[in-house]
Order: sequence, then C-alpha cells, then structure tokens
Amino acid sequence: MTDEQKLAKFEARILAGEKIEPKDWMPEAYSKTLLRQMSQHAHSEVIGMQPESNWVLRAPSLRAKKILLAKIQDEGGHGLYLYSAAETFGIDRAEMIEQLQTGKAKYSSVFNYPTLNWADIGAIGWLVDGAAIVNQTMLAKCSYGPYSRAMIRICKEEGFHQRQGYEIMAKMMTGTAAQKEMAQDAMNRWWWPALMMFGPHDAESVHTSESMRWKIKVESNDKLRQRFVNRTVEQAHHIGLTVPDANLKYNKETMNWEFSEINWDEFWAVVKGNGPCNHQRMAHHIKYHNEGAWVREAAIAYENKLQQKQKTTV
Ligand code: FAQ
Repeated sequence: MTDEQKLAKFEARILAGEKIEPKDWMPEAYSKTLLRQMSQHAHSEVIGMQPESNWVLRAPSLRAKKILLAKIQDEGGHGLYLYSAAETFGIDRAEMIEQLQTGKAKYSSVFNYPTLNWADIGAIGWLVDGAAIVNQTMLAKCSYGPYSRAMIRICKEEGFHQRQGYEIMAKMMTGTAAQKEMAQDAMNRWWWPALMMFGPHDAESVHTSESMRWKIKVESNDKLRQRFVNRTVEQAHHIGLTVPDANLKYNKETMNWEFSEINWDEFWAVVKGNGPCNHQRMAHHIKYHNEGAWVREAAIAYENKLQQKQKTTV
C-alpha cells in the first residue's frame, strides 16, 4: 500500500470508532501529538503531587491525612500508567523525564500556584480534579487504545478526588467565619487557574483541529471549559461560595453560565516558566529524582539478577 492508501485506511478506522493500537500503522504526526500530550499529561500528574504534599504533615485530622496521602499516591499511579502508555511509542521513561527537567516538555500550568492554607487542598480536589475529570472523560474516548484505557481507570479515581475536595470546602463553609473566609480565599485563587487548565481558546489552539480530526481529542478546549463552568458554578452556590467573577451570568437561552475573559497574559507567563512556583517545582523534582537514583539502580540490578537466575535454572 502507498502512504496515501495507508492514511485513508487509518482515517476510515478512526471514523468507524475503532481504536488504534501500538503495532498498527499510524501517521507520524498522530504518534508525535499523542506522545507530546501523553507525556505532558504524565508529568502533570507527577508534578501535581507537590502542591498537595505540602499539607500532608499539617492535615487537620488523621482521617484528613489518610485521605490526602491516598489521593497523592493515586496521582503518582496515574503518572505511571501514562508513562507506560507513552512508552508504547518506543521512548523510555528516562528520556521523558529528561525532557521535563530540561523544559522541552510541559506540564499543566495549574501546578505552578502555591498551596497557602488547608482550604487549598479542598480547592485542588474540587476544582483541579473537577476540571481534570471533564477533560479526561473526553480523553477516555480517544482513538489511541492505550491512552483511552488508562483514562477510564484514572477517571474512576479522579471522581473520588473531586468529592473529597468538595467535602473539605462544604465542611469549611459550615464552620467559623474564619474557616468560611479561608474557603472563599482558596476559591478566589484557584478558580481562574482551573479554567486555564483547558488551554487556549479554540481559535488560538495550535493542535485542536488536527487532534479532533484524528479523535485524539473529541471535544474542544472551549467546549470542555464551558461544561466545567456550568457544573461548578452550581456546586459553589450550593455551599455558599461566590465565584470570583463580577460578569458571571446565566444565559437562559444557551443554558450556559457566561464568564469573563481569562487573563491570557498570566496563562502564557506560567506556561513559559514564569509562574509563582515553576522554579520551585522543577528544583524539587530534580533534587528528589537524583536522590532516588540508587533505588532505580537497585531495582534494575535485582531484575537483572532475577533474569540471570531464571536462565541458569532453564
Ligand atoms: N498548561 O494547541 P493547544 C490533573 C500548551 S492532570 C500548560 O490547545 P492541546 C490531575 C499545549 O501543550 C492535568 N501548557 O494544545 C491532578 C501547547 O503547547 P505545545 C493535566 C498548556 O494539547 C489533579 C500549547 O499550549 N491534564 O489535573 C496548557 O491540543 C490534582 C497550545 O495548546 C492533561 O494534561 C496548560 N493548561 O490542548 C493531578 C490532560 N494548555 O505542547 C495532581 C491532557 C495548553 O505545542 C493533583 N492534555 N498548553 O508546546 C490535554 O487534554 C491537552 O494537552 C490540553 C491542551 C487541553 C491541556
């Protein structure tokens, strides 16, 4: 078959809703985009552990601490599924990590903001995981089999994360005036970064049209952001929180909550490495990655020894 014929067959399979598997023929641009997105997604899960781990030792109760620890471990696990799924393109994890640490690969802008008080843990679970669910439920329908399957499992856990975050916020909103103020303050600081997670407007998005044609993404950045806003505004009002947007208003005809323009200068500054915590996040990752080198070496040595033993027994 010529390349044109292969492409036509590939596109027909996508149109028919078939999953593309690692050994199938695929255009180079398809694997390149997927590898970029999946590795960035994996890095986001891992870097996303940092803002939350800041509060493990200061959790207000044993119950809260256990839940937070379990959630952070889940995020690490999500990173591992995603690195494994990305490895189906023939790259290894060490190379992806090098791309992260040298700034060649991105991770979600939202993790470059600080966690200043306990309510921030509630806001991350409710808003950040809430936004991630809206995006990832869509990605579970992605045309690439390993990514789509990883997403199904991840979404189940994100549902629990979102609810634990909302529970923290709801509880604080029935507390003292100071606790209510803390919850509102966290809402004010995390609302806009959560909206930015969906990426630039569709018209500005470099990858959306090709990604949608090949069903890497099945819905656009703006559509998903609007779905998140519609869902979350109701949840905020239900527990007495105010959405920090003076222009927020419900449009009965479109059944959408309309909202102000995002501060795109801030978004791009954070994406380019100039957010409040970019430097700290990367320095932390590099430090602990280097300190963990002996664990990786020991694991490889153990695996080699095991294989040698198996060979001699056979
Ligand atoms: N941050 O053309 P588009 C979580 C970049 S996981 C940084 O629209 P695309 C769980 C984009 O890469 C959260 N960069 O790109 C958790 C591209 O640059 P490039 C992570 C961003 O790929 C919770 C350029 O801008 N989720 O939260 C961002 O079609 C709590 C142009 O953009 C995922 O990664 C951004 N927000 O759409 C963990 C989901 N937005 O690569 C711990 C998978 C855009 O050409 C604690 N990713 N850029 O240099 C996606 O769905 C997509 O990649 C988008 C962007 C929607 C993020």
